[in-house]
Amino acid sequence: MTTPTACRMCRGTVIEVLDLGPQPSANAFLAPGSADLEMVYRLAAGICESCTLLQLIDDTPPDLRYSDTYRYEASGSAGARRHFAQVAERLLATELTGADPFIVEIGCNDGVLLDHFARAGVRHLGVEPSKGVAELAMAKGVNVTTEFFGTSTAVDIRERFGRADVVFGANTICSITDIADLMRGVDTLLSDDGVFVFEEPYADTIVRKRAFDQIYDEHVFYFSVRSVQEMAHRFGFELVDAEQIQQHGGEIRYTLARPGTRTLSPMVGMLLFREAEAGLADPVALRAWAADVQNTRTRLVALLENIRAEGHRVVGYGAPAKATTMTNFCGIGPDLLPFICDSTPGKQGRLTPGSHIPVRPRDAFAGDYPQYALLFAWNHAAEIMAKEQEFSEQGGKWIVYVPGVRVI
Ligand code: DWN
Ligand code: ZN
Repeated sequence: MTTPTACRMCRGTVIEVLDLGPQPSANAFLAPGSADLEMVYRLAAGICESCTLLQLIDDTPPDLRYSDTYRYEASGSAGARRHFAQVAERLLATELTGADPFIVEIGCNDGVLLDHFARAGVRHLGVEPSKGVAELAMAKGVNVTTEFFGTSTAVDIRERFGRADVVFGANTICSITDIADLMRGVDTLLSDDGVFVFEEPYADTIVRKRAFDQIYDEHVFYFSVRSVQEMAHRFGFELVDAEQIQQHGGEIRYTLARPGTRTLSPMVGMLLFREAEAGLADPVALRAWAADVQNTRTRLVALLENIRAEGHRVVGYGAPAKATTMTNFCGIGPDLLPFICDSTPGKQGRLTPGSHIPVRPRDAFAGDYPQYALLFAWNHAAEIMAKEQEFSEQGGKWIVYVPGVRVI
């Protein structure tokens, strides 16, 4: 498992540390009967020897990942709606206080964040390549340009609207394969004292919390404070803040600014220290993690097989992108998991990518409780368990697998 490959940021050598096997694109939910059209690639991650950026070994074409029929709707959980309301409130109070402020969001999805600026009458623009979710945002009154973000998009936006006080991204910056083009775009668009703020999956959560199901084609990069600091320097910025946030099991919100324009937060140094202690950039430590990942698979499959042998039923709860990684890595198909319930209308009636498990509305779960529910949307556990209290009261058990397999 040591295929050397070139780092997408610094051209250094990437050492492979984890192989999750052949996988389809994570959000390519299938219409029944169309399974033979599936694209499959090898899902493996490696660490750059030079800049420490954890990244995919192979990637999939962006227009395949973010097509017009992209299924994920960011407004789909109360937790996400609450989170982005708070982000908007804070940006309005801190960064967008000038005479006519302007915010650009890279990958605005269904407008869960920008909706707040639209309603506050603040100039904003979402750059969203997936037409389906972009239309949901537009229906809320959000301004959207339906394209990928890069240097040429940034030049165009700057010409039409001027420079931005804030460039924002949530779970989207890690999906932009061409980092140099992204950063030149941000440089073009951002005002002299503006900030580039992005919230992304955290390598530490993926490694130490064993949240390896965050690894899939949409996430090309698994940032750490150290690798983002390197990215900032490389492209003429400074990492001025790194905040731990609770989204998706624990992410970091990075703030980049032009050098010398902002006070440095002590959190940056603190997290750098903790990352070094955790061995986040150490291929040996990462291989030990990869061995643990294999154990999780063995334990989860054994548990599901035992449940089946006992004649009990288990269904999946939530069909996030993470479920694609998990079901394909573990070889979980409809024989072990007859269906997964999910609240997203666009996923219902379809089959999960690769594993071909039918996705059904929540009623299919609540109408006939199984003995066990496998919680793929574990990052929304509190919200889901509160909603499904009756399942637990009737003796139903949840199976979770992050940070390890357990039944609760
Ligand atoms: O990074 C990304 C994040 C922000 O969103 C993207 N690359 C893709 C996507 O990842 P995900 O699919 O893993 O996100 P979620 O938010 O974990 O997805 C939760 C899934 O669970 C959704 O399909 C909705 C579903 N759900 C449900 O059925 N009932 C969620 C809740 C809260 C519920 O009560
Ligand atoms: Zn590198």
